[in-house]
Amino acid sequence: IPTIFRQDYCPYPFKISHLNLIFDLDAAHTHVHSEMLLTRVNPGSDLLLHADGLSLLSIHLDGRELSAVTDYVLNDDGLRVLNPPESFTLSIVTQTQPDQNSTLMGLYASNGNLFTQCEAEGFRKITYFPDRPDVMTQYTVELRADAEQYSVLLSNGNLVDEGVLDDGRHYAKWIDPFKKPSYLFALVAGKLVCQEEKFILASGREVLLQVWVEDGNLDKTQHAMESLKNSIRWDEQRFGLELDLDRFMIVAVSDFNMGAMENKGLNIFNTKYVLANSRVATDIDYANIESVVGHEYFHNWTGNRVTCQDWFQLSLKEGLTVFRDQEFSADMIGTDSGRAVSRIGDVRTLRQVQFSEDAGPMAHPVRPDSYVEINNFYTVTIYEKGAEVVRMYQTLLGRDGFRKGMDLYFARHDGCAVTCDDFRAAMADANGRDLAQFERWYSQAGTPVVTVKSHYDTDLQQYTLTLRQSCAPTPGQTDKSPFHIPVTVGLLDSNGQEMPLYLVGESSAQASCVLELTDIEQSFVFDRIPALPTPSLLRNFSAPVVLEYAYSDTELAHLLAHDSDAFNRWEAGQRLATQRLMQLIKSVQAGEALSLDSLYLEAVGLVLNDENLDPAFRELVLTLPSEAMLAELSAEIDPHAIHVAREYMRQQISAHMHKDFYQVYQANQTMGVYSPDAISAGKRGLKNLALAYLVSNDADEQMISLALTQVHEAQNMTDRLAALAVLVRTGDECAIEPLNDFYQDFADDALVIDKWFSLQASSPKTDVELVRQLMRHPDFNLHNPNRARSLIFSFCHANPVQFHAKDGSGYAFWAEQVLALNAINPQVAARLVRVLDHWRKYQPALQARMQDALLTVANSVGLSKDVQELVVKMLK
Ligand code: HT7
Ligand code: ZN
Repeated sequence: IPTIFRQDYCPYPFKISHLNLIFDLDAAHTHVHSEMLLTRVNPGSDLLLHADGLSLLSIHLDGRELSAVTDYVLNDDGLRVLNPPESFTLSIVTQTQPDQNSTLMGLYASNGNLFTQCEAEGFRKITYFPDRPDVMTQYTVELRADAEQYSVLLSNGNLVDEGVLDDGRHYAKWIDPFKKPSYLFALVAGKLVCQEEKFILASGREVLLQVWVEDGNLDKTQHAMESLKNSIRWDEQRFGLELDLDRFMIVAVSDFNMGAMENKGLNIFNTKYVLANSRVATDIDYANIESVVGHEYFHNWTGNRVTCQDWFQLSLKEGLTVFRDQEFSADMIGTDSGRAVSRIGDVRTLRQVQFSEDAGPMAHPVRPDSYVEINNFYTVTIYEKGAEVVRMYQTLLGRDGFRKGMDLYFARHDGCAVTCDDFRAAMADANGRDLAQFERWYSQAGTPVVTVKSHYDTDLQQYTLTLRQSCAPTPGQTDKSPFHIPVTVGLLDSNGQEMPLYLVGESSAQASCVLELTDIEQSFVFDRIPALPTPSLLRNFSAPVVLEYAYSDTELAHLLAHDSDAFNRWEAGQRLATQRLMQLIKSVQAGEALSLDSLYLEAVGLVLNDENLDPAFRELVLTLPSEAMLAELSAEIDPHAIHVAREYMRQQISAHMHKDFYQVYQANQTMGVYSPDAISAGKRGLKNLALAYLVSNDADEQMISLALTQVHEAQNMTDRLAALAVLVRTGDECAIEPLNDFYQDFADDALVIDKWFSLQASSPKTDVELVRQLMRHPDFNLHNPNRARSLIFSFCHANPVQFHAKDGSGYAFWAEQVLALNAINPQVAARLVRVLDHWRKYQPALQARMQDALLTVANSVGLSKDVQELVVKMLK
């Protein structure tokens, strides 16, 4: 399988000013008539057009039918037109079979409707075209279809004509006024209904906003619509960016490979990120909808107006847009502590998933140098680490400096396909800064470790922090050069007050300052420090690094109680918990008696009972690092010891603070009409955390009935699901009836049935046999990615103690499912492959069984590029 290299980039030799597409739509056979105007702009000879699984019906150049013998060559991945003229029109007719397309890329059918997904390389499944992001074209699209079955016909841009055809079918004609790459093309045809609103932009211009769903779902579109309006306002206010179309549409589809897609003016969404009302959606669903709607909307500028030169630059649009959606979600909460809660959530994902990607066989730079299958590079490194890289510009340049950089980026590159270097240059030039070394965040993989040492000189009243950086080798990169790392710090006195910071040589004081670490080792000296401080390091997680400092327990308790940086308050609590958990894991392995000291319990007890603190923050402090996080921190992963240690600590916390949890449970009930706002959601989160602690493994009858009552009386899905989850986790009979009732109540709602599958699959009491049994349930369907994720992925990802069963039964199941999915949908199969990324880090006995499973997959015939690339890299 060929590897594509970044260094091989060549500009496309032709400009395509216009593309006219006519679709005769039908689920069994769709005909696509394409007409493009081409002009040579770069030297070269033949014209290369991509294709994937297309049937070519005809091809004409300036009206003349081309001959397969003399004029063109067809092969597996495209068509080569030999010696074309300098300027010409090419007309091609192709046929596709949407209802046979189970990959959900290109044109496909879902519940009788037709949808497209073109990013990254799906357009080549629709027609012959240079399917690469740097070929930007103006599209005119006519959709023709049966008027009853496909009553709604949508595409990008503006609707310019519609009517009835002579044969009784109907048509709609759309023109997108903006040039775009093929990956942003979209069409939707089907029986759909919409919620629509006219909306006035800051400039006074009126636009039409629509959210399209299947009939019966209009009671679940309000939150997506609100989120869209908030996103439009936010981009106007924070970045001065206005919606550039007269109409903006969101369409929900239940068969979708990822979360959503930012096609110009016609965003297509997984139903999971659109549909919500209090009966069926949790607070987390509401928050995710807001963030994904924002993300796709923000792409209109960062991705669509300015796009990527090639797919190696994917993080140019994804990292930047994730940063924008994170900032949007934080701003929507509004308070400082809300911003910290939002930041903590983002950092937890980064550490748990991206740090481990960076430490495994799939580690790659934010701007990779090569790939086999681009779909495998829609990773947490490109998205989440990419967002951290963008955030560091803001930390280094300040909010205003960052805005200046963004303004210059758009001024320079609007309408163009550019690179990560262009973005960095705009940031540097707009601020008169040298950001040359910052380039290493794009070119070097791996998570840097920053080790900090401190020294206090009583006589000089000086405090010195010495920072040293290193970065472990990653595949293909053995030696790393130093990164440019912003480390935000503060110093606390013994009362927990912020000390004014006078960096040597600077006359003005700050409460927090950004130290710029650019060498391997650097010292920073603070003057006028009257007594030994407690350092608060890497505030707000100012860089995606591991920070090592030999904190004492008392220092951590001090930070947890007092730090003005809420992120570092939480961080101190996590450090205390992690140290204890790692010790407990060792004790479990050594067969020693387990114990937990009171310092930790007292320190977190203060937070739990502090009613002045935001409930969402208290919930986060009381949440132990996940089993996945502990695995990431282990030199050799023992999933069983991790599980036992963490459960023990949960029980100890529960036993010591039983009364407090009960009080918190009662005090944080939300009454009245459901609202997903951050305060109410935070209260529910804390209350349900308290419930989970109260119903710990050996829960008494009273606590079980508390959970049962909540299941029965819950007025919203958040409370119902949380109570059901704690019952299922007991593994007792008490869960059977509520689980059945839940199924009966929501049998018609696919997204809720996904929750029902997922809840069972991720319970530590559910073994692989029960998962196999659930796969035989009439509602299970491997073709639907949400359903596959809800059962198979939930088991393999979120149920480590059962998935890593010592007999290897979990791994055998994994191999079977990878192969089954490979035949249906390679993209989804490849996501499942990644569960075994870290097989070499597990205990030898588990490793051997994982290797067997990997080899079973690797040695199978008919592997897709997606799966093959991953298993080859993992077994290397
Ligand atoms: N830019 C979109 C990525 C995406 C995608 C990629 C490959 C295959 C299917 C896909 N669906 C969506 C989504 C985003 O990041 O906004
Ligand atoms: Zn995106």
